[in-house]
Amino acid sequence: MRIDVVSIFPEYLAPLDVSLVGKARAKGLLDVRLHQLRDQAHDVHRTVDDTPYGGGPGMVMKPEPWAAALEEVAPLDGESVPRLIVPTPSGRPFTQELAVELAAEPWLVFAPARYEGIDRRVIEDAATRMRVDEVSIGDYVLAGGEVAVLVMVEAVARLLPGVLGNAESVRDDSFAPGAMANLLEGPVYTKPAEWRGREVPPVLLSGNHGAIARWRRDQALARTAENRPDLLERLTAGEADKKDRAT
Ligand code: 6GU
Repeated sequence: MRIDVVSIFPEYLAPLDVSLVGKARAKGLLDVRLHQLRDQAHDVHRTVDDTPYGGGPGMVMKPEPWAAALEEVAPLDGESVPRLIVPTPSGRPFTQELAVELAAEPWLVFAPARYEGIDRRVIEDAATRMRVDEVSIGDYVLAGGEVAVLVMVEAVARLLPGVLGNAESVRDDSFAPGAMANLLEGPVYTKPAEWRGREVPPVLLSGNHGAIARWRRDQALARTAENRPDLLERLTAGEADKKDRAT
């Protein structure tokens, strides 16, 4: 997969060199290219923002540098067309479902903004030739979209074939489709079996895989009820049934 990111703070994306995403890049599974938006602003101050029409606080990112940057990354006469992701607190929610969808794309371009956002016409213009999604990573406001890009790239990269050592660790994720859909993962334990007087739940040492799977599911349901009661309402009838039997 290829990922381009256009930003006035490409150095904010330095963590993409580290850990899982860094290793995926080193293995050639992920081709990440960072671009400085200001390289497309040609006045002496390399200006990328201006005051908002209609008044109000803050600044708005100008259309010309963004259009030039996006067209340099993905030329209008290019052979393929990327999917454009614009991080913004006004976007659709970023979910595991969207991460799975994005992980199947060959090419993503991220356009994280600073200030009050990008002139609307950039998004409308891009949408005439590529799929554009405005995406939010949660109900709070960041100073810019770069951290949201880190979040989304990490969530997508770990789903790419060959990135995780153990493909099963994706299967059991909180929010993963399947038996654990819409459930939070429960607690996990490792050695020693007793630590500071606290024992690992005996079922995990029992070797009874059916009993372990049931216990994990019950724990997941209990944790979901405690931390995310809203998710329980999305459980299917069959899952709710298991929940009733578990309680
Ligand atoms: Cl994607 N950007 C910004 N600036 N703030 C956010 C966000 C994105 N998602 C949640 N808050």
